[in-house]
Amino acid sequence: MQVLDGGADHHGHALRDQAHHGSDPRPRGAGRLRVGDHALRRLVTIPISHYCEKARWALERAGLTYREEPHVQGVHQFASRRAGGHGTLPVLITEHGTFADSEWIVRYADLHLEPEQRLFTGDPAVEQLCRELDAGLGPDGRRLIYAHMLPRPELMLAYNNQAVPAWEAKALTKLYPFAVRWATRELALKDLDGDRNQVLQAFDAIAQRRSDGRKHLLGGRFTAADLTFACLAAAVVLPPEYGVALPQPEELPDAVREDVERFRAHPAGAYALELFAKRRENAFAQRAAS
Ligand SMILES: N[C@@H](CCC(=O)N[C@@H](CS)C(=O)NCC(=O)O)C(=O)O
Repeated sequence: MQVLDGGADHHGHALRDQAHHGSDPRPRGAGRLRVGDHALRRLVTIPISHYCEKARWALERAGLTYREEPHVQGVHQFASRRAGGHGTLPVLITEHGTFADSEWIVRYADLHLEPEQRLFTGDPAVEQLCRELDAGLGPDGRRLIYAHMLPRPELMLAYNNQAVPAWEAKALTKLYPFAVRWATRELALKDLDGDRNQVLQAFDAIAQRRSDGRKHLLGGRFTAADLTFACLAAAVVLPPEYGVALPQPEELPDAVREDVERFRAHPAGAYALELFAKRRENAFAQRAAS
């Protein structure tokens, strides 16, 4: 189980201001439990999910305490419904109610910020672009990376199962061939080249928006559109600063590495990596150990 505690610095990561951990930013043992006691919010996730990363990033950016409850695929549907969601993750449970869907979690985080800091700025174009990305790049990038990773169980499971309950990790490992069939059907995996083209089109459209030299996608500042793009692009650019460890190109077999390198080299991919490097800083190092 992962635990984060909010700090006073709304621009940084949630654990930055936590004391008592010496040079290791991760709370351990009794410290971790104490932090857990203070956690008001529960974020139910599939840890590697890019929609779940949107939620983590937005909460941490707003300096909000949460306890992450990670699950593997399949089990996630029960976890989601038990938490009050619709069968997908992330779901955030708070004292003010349950927020299913990453967009609503981002909006919840926004409520804790001054208007000029909010990710949803009130500009309908921001909302529209986020929803287009959620419906397009999100599933397209997910299909592409799953198509690459599912046939490589050791790599897939090592990264997929980070911090999930031990029984879920064991079950997924043991039932892997069934899980692959289920995921292939559930995610409608069939056309890796087609998915790659779709992702490229989404990247081209983002690069096109920034081709006039603007820094951010809309409204002259970092908004939900930038955060959403960066997170959903993460499935194919694998930023080192992501909320859980992602495999880096040198660990990947050639076919996967070639795709990742191609997307990293694309101007939109470079933008996603830049946003992670500059704005998602130290997320992994500051995340509590499971
Ligand atoms: N629109 C949802 C999409 C969330 C979503 O698709 N989550 C995935 C994890 S990446 C999931 O739960 N997939 C399994 C499923 O849809 O059954 C959101 O933004 O939260």
